[in-house]
Amino acid sequence: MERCYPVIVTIGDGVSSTASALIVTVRATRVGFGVDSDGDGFSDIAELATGSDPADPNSHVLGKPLDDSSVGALVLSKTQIKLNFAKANNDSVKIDGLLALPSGFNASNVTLLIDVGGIAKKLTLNARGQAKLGNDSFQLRPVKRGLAAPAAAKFSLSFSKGAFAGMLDASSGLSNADLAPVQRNVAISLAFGTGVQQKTQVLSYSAKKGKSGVASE
Ligand SMILES: [Ca+2]
Repeated sequence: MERCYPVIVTIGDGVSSTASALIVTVRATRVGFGVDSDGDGFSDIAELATGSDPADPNSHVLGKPLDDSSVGALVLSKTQIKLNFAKANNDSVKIDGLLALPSGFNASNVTLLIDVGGIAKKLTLNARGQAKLGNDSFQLRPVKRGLAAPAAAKFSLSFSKGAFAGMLDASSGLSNADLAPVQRNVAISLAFGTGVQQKTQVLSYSAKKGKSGVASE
């Protein structure tokens, strides 16, 4: 996402001065955590994690840079993030929600980019709206073949046995520390087809240093 702002810069040494007009380009990251070098809306971290080129604005699941008209709200019903600080590769994310679908939606071979607080995954759906890759899974239901596609479908996603704690600490403050329930905001995005649906979910986070942390509604 790129916006341009005109700026007038005046430089003086106390005797004389000169003014010059500059255009400053601000690139806001819309999906994922960290900088977005090519201005397509997807963070470099999300692009590298999902196999697209962070220097090419047309290289990612949408195939074109994001604009405001292709960003919509995501409806979530349940979010749970569990971090295990005692055992490596044992973090998990589970999210249930409702995904808006374009008219005529056919799940077969639809590639989905999911970003949860900087944890980015790419999954490809089968005709039944399901995807499974390693320890990650996604399911849309119901997506009935041969019937008019619904305007929205419930979804469930699960990432398990992951190393997510470092990223979720950096992006969302899910820290390895002793914390009584504290409020934390986790940005969640699902991108497919021509757009992105996203929500910054407010979660309650509790943790015991060196042991575990749990964030949920
Ligand atoms: Ca990018």
